[in-house]
Amino acid sequence: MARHFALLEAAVSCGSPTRGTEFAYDALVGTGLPALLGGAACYPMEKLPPCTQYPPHLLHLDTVMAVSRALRANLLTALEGGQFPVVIGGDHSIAMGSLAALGEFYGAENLAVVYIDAHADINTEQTSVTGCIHGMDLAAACGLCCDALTVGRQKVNLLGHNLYILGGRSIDPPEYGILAEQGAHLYTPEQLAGDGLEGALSQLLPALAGKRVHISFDVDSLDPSQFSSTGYLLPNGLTLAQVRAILEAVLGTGQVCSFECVEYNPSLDREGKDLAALLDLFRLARDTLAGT
Ligand SMILES: [Mn+2]
Repeated sequence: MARHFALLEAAVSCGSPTRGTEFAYDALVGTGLPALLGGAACYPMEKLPPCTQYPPHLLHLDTVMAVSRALRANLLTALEGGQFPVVIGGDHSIAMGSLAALGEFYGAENLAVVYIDAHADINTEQTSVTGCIHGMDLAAACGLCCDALTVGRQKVNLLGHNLYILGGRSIDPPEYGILAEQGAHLYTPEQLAGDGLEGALSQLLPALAGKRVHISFDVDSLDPSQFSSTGYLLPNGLTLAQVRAILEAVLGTGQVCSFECVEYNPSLDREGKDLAALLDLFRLARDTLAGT
């Protein structure tokens, strides 16, 4: 099936403790991602300065929400135009915007999320120790947070039992409870090692049947020895080969309706090695989707 891709910028880093991810879209566009995606329609975004007034447990709230709201609107435009969205963050708070659009467009009950990340990002503003909103996006999408973290028309855009976190290895104690209550599925890198990946995919793929699937790929899922241009360097991560295998398997189902990549910081990528690795993954995604 011929797909028309939409490439959407989600320029925010103040949902996280470090700056720089708001330039990931520029780096990827500058290196030819729109052409790689067959002449993708581009949806750039204004880069807002981090707001200086906010509640103590919701850092830079207004800026973070403005970006997610703008992303939701652009994503709905892309979906209504029949385009396949590829979202470039930004920190992971932008998943609130993606999931608001996807949950509204497809209906929360029809949406599954494959979340490739070192973190679970399912703290609420009550359980978060840092107040960084990039650790709350899944809780917000599941409707567990305060109204200030509601992006669009509806509060619940994802049902926890349709959430699959792959590569999670830095999870806060309260998050384990939330994951269990929500019925979400967690696969640690340890569980995905060796034959574990094949076993996990043999559970995951049938569970996705009948759903529209959003892939949210945080580069911090990768082991720092393979990819290091990001804010958190956590050992014992996934290999690029494992991420390729996951993407190939999930995209190969033909059910994937959107893809996002977050937390890449080009200012840490002095030689462009990680940019090249990302372009390889986008090439793989394009080619795999073309076969479905
Ligand atoms: Mn994340």
